[in-house]
Amino acid sequence: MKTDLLSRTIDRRQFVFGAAAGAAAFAFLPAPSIFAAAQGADFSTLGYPELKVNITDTGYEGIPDSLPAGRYLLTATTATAVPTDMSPDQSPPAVAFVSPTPAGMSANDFLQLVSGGGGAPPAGATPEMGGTPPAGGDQGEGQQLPLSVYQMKFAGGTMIFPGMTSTQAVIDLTEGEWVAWSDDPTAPITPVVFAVTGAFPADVKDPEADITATLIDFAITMEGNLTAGTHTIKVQHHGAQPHFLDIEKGPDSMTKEEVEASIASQMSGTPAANGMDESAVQPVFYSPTQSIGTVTWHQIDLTAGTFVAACYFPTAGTGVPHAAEGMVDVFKVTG
Ligand SMILES: [Cu+2]
Repeated sequence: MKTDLLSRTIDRRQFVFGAAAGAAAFAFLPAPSIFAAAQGADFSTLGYPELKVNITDTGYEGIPDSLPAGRYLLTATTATAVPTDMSPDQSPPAVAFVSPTPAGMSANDFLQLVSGGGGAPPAGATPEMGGTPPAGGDQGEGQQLPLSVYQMKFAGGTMIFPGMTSTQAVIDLTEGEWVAWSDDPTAPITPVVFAVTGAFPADVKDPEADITATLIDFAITMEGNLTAGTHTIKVQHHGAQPHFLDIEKGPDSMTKEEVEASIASQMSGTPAANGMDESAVQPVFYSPTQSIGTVTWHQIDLTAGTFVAACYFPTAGTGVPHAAEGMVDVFKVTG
């Protein structure tokens, strides 16, 4: 099993359009107490319309056929707590939203892409579909996506971490055809297609956030009250390509240089001279893929220590994960 940061996150999160799900290699450390404490999500006093989604082993419950455009309080639930001993080929349940409408595609076109449905491979398809291999690394470390994916609108979502039964996020849904899915084509949960109608309201209020994560091509900045405790984090996207935000807690001594060296060694296939102890890196937060101009809000529980924030979405045209292009930040949380 691969244990390094890049591989397990890539295997979990890369968009493997086509047949090859690949050998995912991602496991949570046992009994991470940080997750059990993170039950503080409460955006319910802000007056947003609610979108409640129950995630079963195989599907989503509670998504209506049609919704008016607007800012929603998204609540995702599971019947029982997400296991803390998930097998390496599983990722925690998530619901995320993508609209293929801006790319001139239908929801069914998108579902065909993620399921590797029949027909000729689209331009820029993955090697499995007859496309071009990525410029660096092997096929498990970068996948070229059809360029239409970069024109779709990703609105974010939420992931339920091990030990928990629910999470919340505040997200915006604009007019178009949408797909609720796992932000991960290898997940066993069947996506749901729905419509969003009408103009986005002009008078929506922003939740108050005390931490802001800004995603650009290709960097992440974490600003605000980086102290131990429960916080509201605003995830804003000022880039061009889609980005997601994965935050993991590492050893106190972890540095950005070490993380970058590890990622570079992954991409080149040669061991890093200053290899970090990556078994000590533990996922704490995941904000699903967003597109330019979108903003989402989440609750995040932090403990004192050193964290790495990264995005591994494949770079347009090369398939190289954004993290290998510099989309990595290491930050400290004080007690
Ligand atoms: Cu990115």
